[in-house]
Amino acid sequence: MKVTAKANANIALTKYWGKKDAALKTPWNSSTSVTLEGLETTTTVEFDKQYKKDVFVLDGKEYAEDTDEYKEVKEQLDIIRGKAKSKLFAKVVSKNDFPTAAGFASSASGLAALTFAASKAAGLEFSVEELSKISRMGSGSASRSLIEGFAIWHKGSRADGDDSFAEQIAPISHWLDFRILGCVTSKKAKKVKSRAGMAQSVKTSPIFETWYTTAEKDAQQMVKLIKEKNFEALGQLAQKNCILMHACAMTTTPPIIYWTDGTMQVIHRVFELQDEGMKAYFTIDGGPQVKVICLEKDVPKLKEELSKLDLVQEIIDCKPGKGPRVVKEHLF
Ligand code: 2P0
Repeated sequence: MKVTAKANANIALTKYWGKKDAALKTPWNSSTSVTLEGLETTTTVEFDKQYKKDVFVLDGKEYAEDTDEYKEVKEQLDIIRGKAKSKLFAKVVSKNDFPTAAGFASSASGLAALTFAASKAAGLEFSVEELSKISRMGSGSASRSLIEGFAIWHKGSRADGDDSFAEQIAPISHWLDFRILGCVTSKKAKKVKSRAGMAQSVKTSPIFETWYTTAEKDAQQMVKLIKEKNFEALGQLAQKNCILMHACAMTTTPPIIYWTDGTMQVIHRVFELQDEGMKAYFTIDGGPQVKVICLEKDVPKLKEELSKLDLVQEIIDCKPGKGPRVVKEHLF
C-alpha cells in the first residue's frame, strides 16, 4: 500500500539536549514545544515486492546506503516492519518546505511523517501515544511532532522507554494568536548535527547536570504557563532555557557554537525591542536561525524591524499547527 502523510516541525519552548539511553532516545529531561503550521514535511511510503532494497529520496536527492540519512530511515522502517511482521522493502520519497538540517527541526517533521505514513502503509493502526514513542526512536524531537498545538515530551523513568512520549498540553484553539517568526540567517547545513553534539555535551560539558535538572523544572513550569496563557512569563522562560541549552553546548569539548553573526544580530535587536516594551522573545535550536516568539498583534511591527537586519535572509511566519495527517496526493 502507498500512503502519503504530512507532519509539521515543532519548536521547543524548553529544550531537549542529551540522551540517557542513546539507542532508545530517551532524554535526560522533559521538553515542551509548539507544533508549527508552515514548516512541513510530506512523505510518501510504499512497501512492495518490486523493491529489492529500501530507497530514500529527500528533496529530489536519492541517498546512498552508507549515508546517515539512509540509515535513519532504514532503522525506522525496520521498527515498523518488525511490528507488522513484514519483510517487504519500501520506497520513501520526502520533501521539506523549509531548509533541511539548518536548525528548523527537519528531523522532527521528517521522522514523524515517516512513522505516520509507514505504519499506515504497513497496515498498522497505532494510538498517538504509540506513534509518539515510535517516532522518538527515530529522532527524539519527532515524538513532539505527533501532537497538535502545545506538547510536553515526558522524559519517563522506565528502562525500556515505554513512558517516554509526548502528550498534548493544549490544542491550537487554546491560543490562536500565538506566533513564531522564524528568522533565517543561513541556509547552509550545520556542521555539528544535534545528535552528535548532544552526545558530546553529556560526556564533557561541566554544566550538563545543571542543564538537565534546570530544564526539567523549566518544562514543568512551561506546562503551567501555557495552560494559563501567561505570554510574558512563557517568553522569558523559553529565552532563558534556550540560553542555558546553548551554554551547555558551548561548554562542550570540542565547543559547539551554533550562533553566527546573523544569530547575534537578531538576539540584540530582540533585546532592544524588549527595552522599548515589545513582548517578543527569542529561542534558538541546533543551528543559526532565530525563532521569535510573539503574539499576532505584534507580527507586522516585528517583521518590519527584523527584515531591516542585513543578515536576516527570510522571515517565516508560523502559527501553532496540526499533528500528522494522511493526504491524497502522492510524491511518486
Ligand atoms: C529540541 N533539539 O528540543 C532540541 C533543541 C535541538 C536543539 O531536539 O538524536 O534531531 O534525533 O534525538 O531530535 C534536535 O535533536 O536529535 C533537538 P535525535 P534531534 O528541539
